[in-house]
Amino acid sequence: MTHSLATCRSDFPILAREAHPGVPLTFLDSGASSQKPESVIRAMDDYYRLHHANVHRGIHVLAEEATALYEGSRDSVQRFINAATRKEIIYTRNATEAINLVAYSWARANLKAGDRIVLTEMEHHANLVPWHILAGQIGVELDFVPVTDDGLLDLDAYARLLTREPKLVAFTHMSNVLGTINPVESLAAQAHAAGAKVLVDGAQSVPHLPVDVQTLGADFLAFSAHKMCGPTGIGVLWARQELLEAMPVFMGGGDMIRKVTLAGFKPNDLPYKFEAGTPAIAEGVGLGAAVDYLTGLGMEAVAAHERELITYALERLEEIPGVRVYGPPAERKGGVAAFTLEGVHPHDIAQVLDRDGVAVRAGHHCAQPLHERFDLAATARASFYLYNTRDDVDRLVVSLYRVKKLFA
Ligand code: 7TS
Repeated sequence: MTHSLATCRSDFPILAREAHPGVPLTFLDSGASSQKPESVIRAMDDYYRLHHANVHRGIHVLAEEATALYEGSRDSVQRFINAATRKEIIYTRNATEAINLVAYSWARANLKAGDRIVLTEMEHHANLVPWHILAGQIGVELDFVPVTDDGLLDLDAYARLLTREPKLVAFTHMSNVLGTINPVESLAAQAHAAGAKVLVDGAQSVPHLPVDVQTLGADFLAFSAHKMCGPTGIGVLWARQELLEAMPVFMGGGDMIRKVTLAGFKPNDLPYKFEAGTPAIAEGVGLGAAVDYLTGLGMEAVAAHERELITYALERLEEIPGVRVYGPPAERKGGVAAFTLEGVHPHDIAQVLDRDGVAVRAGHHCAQPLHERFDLAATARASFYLYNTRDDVDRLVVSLYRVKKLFA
């Protein structure tokens, strides 16, 4: 393990493989899911080889070790986002489940027909569909903050929507398509002044930016381990303790109870109250290792590295005739470049890039309303992470010129 951004690439075994025989891999799809460093892979491997048992129950050495490792990861996550207490770290399956937990538990207990929720046009489906479902089932009304041509939230429109006294404002910290970093602190302060609770979708921000929940201003924060060097299958809902205490339970079963009788049950204390059944133990251990890895590198350094890369990437992409990159300038965004190339379908772009070993995503990136806003069916998207380099950008650009030649 290097613990230096300059050399961290070698911590990721997969980045040393070839995409095709003789063709190196240029991985530019971390927005969908990041690769994993050796330390995370080893932590999960060690866990299964040496420590596995079910957690929170057995009084034997393996159960104690498994519990200590799994719960230790919660302490790492707590420190990583500076939560006031480990009780505020609820493990879920992913960011999607964390948002659904809020929709099923908090929203169903606190909202009624006619109550308003403010969302934005740049949301991932994970922060749209749970609210559509809620609207269909209990009759809440959804309002949407428009996105400007530059890919920013229309703040005047936001202020107007707040005058309608919404009960909840839910928005992404960073757009997975435009890369836009939203001004969470001021958006949250305005929402609170209007009497709303604030949910922040941190799926794209927690992996890439320093996030401190004690200054962020959110009431709920959702994120996924797999986009931040950790495994799939585990995510986090952070919420302020008093909100979590007041929320009704979500799923029922083992672990989430203190006592069960034939007549009923008494919920467990936080965080277990929201964690029914055997959890993703190895994944928790992997998330802990991922958080330790990121902490070792320093999130300020990670963010600075990606800012430098996206600045370079935008410069290089915009010099290619026919390429249009969506979203704000580099100062306002993270390491995401969604683009189109005139006359070529994004899927064809991605396919030709893949022949050169350049992995990008093409499609609507689970943000169909945002694509509709820009009159697009799809975009190609290069997304960067801590292990990417200027060489990766250069290879993307060379390959894009090849796409142009092929389709000219
Ligand atoms: N919110 C945002 C902003 C996201 O980008 C994603 C996943 C999610 C929520 C959902 O995360 P999950 O781990 O629960 O699935 N975004 C992407 C993407 O951009 N390409 O693939 C998944």
